[in-house]
Amino acid sequence: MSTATLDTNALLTVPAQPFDYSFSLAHTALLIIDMQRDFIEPGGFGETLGNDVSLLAAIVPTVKRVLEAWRASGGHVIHTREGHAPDLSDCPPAKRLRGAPKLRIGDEGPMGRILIHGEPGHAIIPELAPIAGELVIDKPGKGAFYDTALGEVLKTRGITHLIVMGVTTEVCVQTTLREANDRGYDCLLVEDGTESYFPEFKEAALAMIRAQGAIVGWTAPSASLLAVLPS
Ligand code: TIU
Repeated sequence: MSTATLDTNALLTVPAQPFDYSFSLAHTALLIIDMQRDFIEPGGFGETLGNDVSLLAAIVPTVKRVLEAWRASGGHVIHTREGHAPDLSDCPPAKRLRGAPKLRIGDEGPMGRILIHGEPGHAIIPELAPIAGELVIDKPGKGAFYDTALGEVLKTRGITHLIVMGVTTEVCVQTTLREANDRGYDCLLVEDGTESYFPEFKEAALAMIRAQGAIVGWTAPSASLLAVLPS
């Protein structure tokens, strides 16, 4: 179909859990959470916390497939990155000092300083790099609304629905979904477009998000979303 004739206000309906999720391209953003080298590649923040990062790398082809289809349909795309200023002024000591990682936030690692703006590890992985017109939100917390302009940006663009992918399911993705839900957004989490270092936490997060009549949001496999996109 030619995008010249596409009605971006038309309602598209994805078979989802716990029930169908309807959205229009005009009022929906694809929100991709923290697909950064620091979480997905060896030597970054995720690995210093003691995690097996290969679990997260496995979803990259799926996230890329959805991103490319969404781009082709002309929808809004927003990426987020977790990270901190080089002087750590936006990193609470409680976050930096928590636990016993091999390297802490701000320490020098194989991909530069851990979780610091502008360092190689802070970058979104090349396969999913933002293109012109796509917004990148830098966030100091796990949630994408805390201490960022995301809320204002969504209001300005008239966005009411968020389709979410990224890592990790029960940390930055779930925190962001909960922040968005409290702000009135209808959120769909793409089940195979998100991953955790702990498979059982991913499954629990998906279940608790869609429980109680979509108390936090909806979930659906990428195939169900791809099937309704007009590209
Ligand atoms: N550790 C972990 O599972 N996640 C994070 O620290 N950040 C995000 O989820 N992006």
